[in-house]
Amino acid sequence: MNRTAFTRSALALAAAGTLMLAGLVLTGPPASAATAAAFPGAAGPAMNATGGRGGDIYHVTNLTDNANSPQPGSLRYGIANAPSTGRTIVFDVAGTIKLSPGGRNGWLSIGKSNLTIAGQTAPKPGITIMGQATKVTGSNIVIRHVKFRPGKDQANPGTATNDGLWLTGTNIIVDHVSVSWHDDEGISASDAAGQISVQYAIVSDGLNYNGHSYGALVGSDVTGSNIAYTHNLFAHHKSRLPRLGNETGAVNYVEWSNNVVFEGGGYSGADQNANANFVGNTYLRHNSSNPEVFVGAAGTSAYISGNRADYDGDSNLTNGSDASWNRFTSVPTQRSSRFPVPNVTTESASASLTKVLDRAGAFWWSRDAVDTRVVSETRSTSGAVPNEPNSTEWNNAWNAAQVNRATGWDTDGDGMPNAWESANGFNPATADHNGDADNDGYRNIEEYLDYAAQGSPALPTTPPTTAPTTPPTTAPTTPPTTAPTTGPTTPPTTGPTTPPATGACTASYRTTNTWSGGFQGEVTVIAGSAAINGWTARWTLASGQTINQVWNGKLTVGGTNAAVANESYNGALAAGASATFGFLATGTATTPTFTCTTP
Ligand SMILES: [Ca+2]
Ligand SMILES: [Ca+2]
Ligand SMILES: [Ca+2]
Ligand SMILES: [Ca+2]
Repeated sequence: MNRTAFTRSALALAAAGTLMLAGLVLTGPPASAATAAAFPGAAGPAMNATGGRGGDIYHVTNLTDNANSPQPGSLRYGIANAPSTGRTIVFDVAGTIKLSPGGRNGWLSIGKSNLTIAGQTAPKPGITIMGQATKVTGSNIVIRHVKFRPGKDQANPGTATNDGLWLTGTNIIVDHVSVSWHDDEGISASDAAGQISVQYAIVSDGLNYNGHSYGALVGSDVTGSNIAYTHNLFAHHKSRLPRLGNETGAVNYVEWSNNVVFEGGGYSGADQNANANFVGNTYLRHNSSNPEVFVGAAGTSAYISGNRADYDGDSNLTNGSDASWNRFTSVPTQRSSRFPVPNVTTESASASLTKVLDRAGAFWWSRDAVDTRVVSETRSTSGAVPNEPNSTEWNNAWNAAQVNRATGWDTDGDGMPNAWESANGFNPATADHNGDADNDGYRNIEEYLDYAAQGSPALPTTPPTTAPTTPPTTAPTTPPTTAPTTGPTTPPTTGPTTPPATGACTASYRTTNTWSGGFQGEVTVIAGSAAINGWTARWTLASGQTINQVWNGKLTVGGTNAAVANESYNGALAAGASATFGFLATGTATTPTFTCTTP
C-alpha cells in the first residue's frame, strides 16, 4: 500500500461487495491476485498471514460476553460464527469486555481460522478484555490493537491460570497489543504453536501473589515451527523472559530480538531443545543482584549479538554495557551465527528501544493509564513487580464506560467509515471493502485498517479536489460579458506544439494541523516570472516522519527524500500563479526547506 490518496479512476477497479441488510455481516468476492504482507510493518514467521482478507466484515456492536450463549454483536459471537472463507472483525464500540463465566469455560477461545481482529477500529480508548484468559488455536490469524488485562480467574481466584494471551495455533501474528494482570504468562507461544509473530506488545505487571509473575513461554512441540518476539516491552515480571524449550524433542527456532525487558529481578530459563537468537535487546533493571539476563539449560543453543544491559537504575537507558555471554549463562551451545527464523531484520538495541517506548502497546497514540504508567516507569527504571493489580487502575478498567460510534459512522457497513471513504475517493454508500483500488494486494478495508493503526490522524479539513478525467463536452452557454480590449495584431499561422516549460518555481510550506503522533502540511508552489508546465517539490523528511497520504500531487519517497510532483490538472501555471498540495504524516511536524524544480 503506497499510502497516497486514491483516485476515482482507480476506484473503477474496486469490486463491490454485497450488503446484507438483515445483519451486520458483509460479504464480497476476492478482487485481487496480488499478494501483500499481513499489514505494513508485519514481520517474522507469520508476516504473510492473510487473516480475514477477502472475507466478510463483522461489526462488534456490544460489550456483552457469555461463553454459554454468545449474543449477536458480541466479539465472542463474531469469532464463533466466523466463516472459513475469512472474516475481519471491526469494533463500533469501545470499553471493557468481561469474559464470562469464570473458569476455563469462560476463556475467550479463538479457534476459527482466516480471521482478523482489528482493535484499532474501535473508538478511543479501545477494547479491553478482562476476567479470563484468551487462547488462540486457529490458523492464519491477525490480532491487532487489543488490550488483554485478565486478572485472576473469576471462579477460582488464586489458581494462577490466567495467561494474557496463549498462542497455540499456527500462522498467527499479534501486533500492538497490551497485556497486564495475568497470573501466569503474559503472551505465550507453546505446545502446538507453529509460525508465530509477536511484535510491538506491552506486557506488564504479571501478578506475583502466587509466584507466577511470568513473561512468556516460547517453545513448540512442532518440529519446524518458528516463533519470533520482536519489538516488545516486557515490564514488571519475576521470570520467564522467555522460558524456552519443549519436552518432546521437537526441533524449532525462536527469535527474541529488539525487545525491551525491564524486570525487578529473576531470570529466564530453558528446558531442553531450545534454539534461539537474542539480538539487540535492552535489559533494564534497578536491582542488579541477578546479573544474568538469560539462564539456559541442557539443550539450549543460542546466538547473541548487540544486547545491552543497563542496570544503573537511572533514566539514561543507553549507558549500559554489552550483554555478552557473561550475562547469558548456562548455555551449552554458543552459536556464532543466527538461526534462520524467517522475515526478521534486526536492528540495534538503541534503535529498537526508541521505537518500543514510543510505539508499543494497543493504543500507543492514546495510551491508557496502565500503559502510560508502565512506559513512564520503564523510562525511569522505577516501579516493581506487583502482587495484585493497582486497585484504581483495575476499577477504572473494569468499570469503563461503553463508547459508541455516532450514527452514520459507516453507512454501508463495510468497515470503512464514511469520512475516510469520502476523503479517499471511495463510495460510502457501497460496500467495497474487498476491492483493491490501487491494486497493491491490500483490500480497501486493509487500507483503512492501516490508517486506523496510525491512530486515525485527522483527515484533510478541505477534501482533495479531483480533476475531471475528461474535458467538458459542451461549450459555455453564456458568452463573455466583456470583449477583449485589444485583438491580436497578426494571427499566428500555427500554434505551438508544446507549451513553454522554461520558468522556475518556488515552494513554501506550512503546518495546518497537528495531533499526537502526526500532522497535516500544506505546500504552495508558485511559478516564477515565466509560465511552467509541471513542477516537483522536494524536501527531506525528519527522523520519525512518514507521509501517509498526499492530495493534489504525486508522492515519491526514497529513504528520507520526499518528492511531490504535480497532478495532470495542476501542473501548468502561468507566471506568478500558484498551486497547493497537502499531506498527512506521522511523526512530529517540522519546518523543512523545500526546493522546486520544473517540470
Ligand atoms: Ca542507565
Ligand atoms: Ca463504509
Ligand atoms: Ca464503501
Ligand atoms: Ca489496495
